[in-house]
Amino acid sequence: MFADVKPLPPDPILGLSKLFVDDPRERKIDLGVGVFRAADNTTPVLKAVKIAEQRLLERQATKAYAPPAGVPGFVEGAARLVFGEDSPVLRDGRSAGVQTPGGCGALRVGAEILRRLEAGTVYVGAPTWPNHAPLLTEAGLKLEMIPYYDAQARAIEFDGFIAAVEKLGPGDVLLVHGACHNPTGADLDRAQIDAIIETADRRGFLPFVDLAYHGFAAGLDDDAYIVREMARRLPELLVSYSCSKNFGLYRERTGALLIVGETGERAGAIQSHALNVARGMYSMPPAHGGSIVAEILQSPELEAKWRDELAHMRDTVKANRRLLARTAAEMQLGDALAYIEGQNGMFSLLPLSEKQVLAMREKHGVYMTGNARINLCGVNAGNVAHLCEAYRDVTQG
Ligand code: PLP
Ligand code: TYF
Repeated sequence: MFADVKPLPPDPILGLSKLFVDDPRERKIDLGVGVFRAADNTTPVLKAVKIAEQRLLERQATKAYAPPAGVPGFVEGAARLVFGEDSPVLRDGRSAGVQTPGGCGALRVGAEILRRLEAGTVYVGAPTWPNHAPLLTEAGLKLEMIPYYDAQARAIEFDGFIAAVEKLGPGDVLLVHGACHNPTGADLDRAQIDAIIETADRRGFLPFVDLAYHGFAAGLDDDAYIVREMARRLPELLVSYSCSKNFGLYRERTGALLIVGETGERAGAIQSHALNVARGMYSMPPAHGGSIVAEILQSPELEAKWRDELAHMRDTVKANRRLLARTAAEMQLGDALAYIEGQNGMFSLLPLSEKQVLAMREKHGVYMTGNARINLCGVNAGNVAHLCEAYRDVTQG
């Protein structure tokens, strides 16, 4: 059965890490995979996480299965972060959720539910995170791209986006990035979000919000605006939530699918499908990451510590954006990279062709994904001049 199977290429984003590690040059820059990195290029375990882990280790009396919906306190904690402390949705009991293996797991479980509900097509703005396609289409959904970001203009093309959204109807799904758009860094403003919600209300399609960088744009409350407004103004909503970035739990595979229904009963019915879908794939989520998050969110002292650390990560990425934009200007690149300072999260797209991206890598040891997406966490005071020189060389040289 295996004899004629041709091997497939690796994940286009994760595959970059190996190329970078194998590059013997000393002056190389990794702007690839989306993980946070501090100024010294490490991705440390957060202190709040370490303390929570120590407490869990001391207390843990069993490795027996966690409940299929996740470890106690995790979904409740995530829902409080996302919907807000005094959320009407939580007060009215209109939400439910399940812990999933990362945001990827939440997207896949959500997609499987949507297929069972015979959803029409899922629409998403282009460009989007490349994993959206396999996560949704391998569950049997149809995915269609609509305009979102104009790379030449370095701006959201909202007229084209909302015109496409205007055509959706009941049974259709709109997948939107919650905050810190991957790969563009270009987020919708509040007026644009309000216009989408007004359209969803009128046209009756279901929004599915992918929130993977909660707290990295402006803060936990600001970044949740889209989810909170949708939950308040619309009858139904799905949210895929990831704790990979904001809790730094990447490898622990920690996330949640959050469900808002018109009533608690309806949300509960969808939750029962989420559990049933999970049973057909992995039965129950890994417990460790969820236990850490629950431990942090159940302790005011640990939560305060975590919020500080998250703010520090957010400030670091913002400072890196400023550093790159300003160094480019100082190095006579004009305002070619000025837009980067005003964008959100870890990523921005550089205005480079695939050939230029390859030249950045081969000639200068600067690694980014093929669509010229850079992770701003990889930019620092020690390498920004090299990055700008390389950019000048491939664009002007
Ligand atoms: N959605 C987007 C846009 C992402 O960039 C990511 C990756 O980090 C995820 C979802 C899911 O991440 P994870 O499965 O690691 O929680
Ligand atoms: O876009 C990124 O770099 C992150 C990390 O299959 C990631 O979202 C990349 C590829 C992948 C899973 C996560």
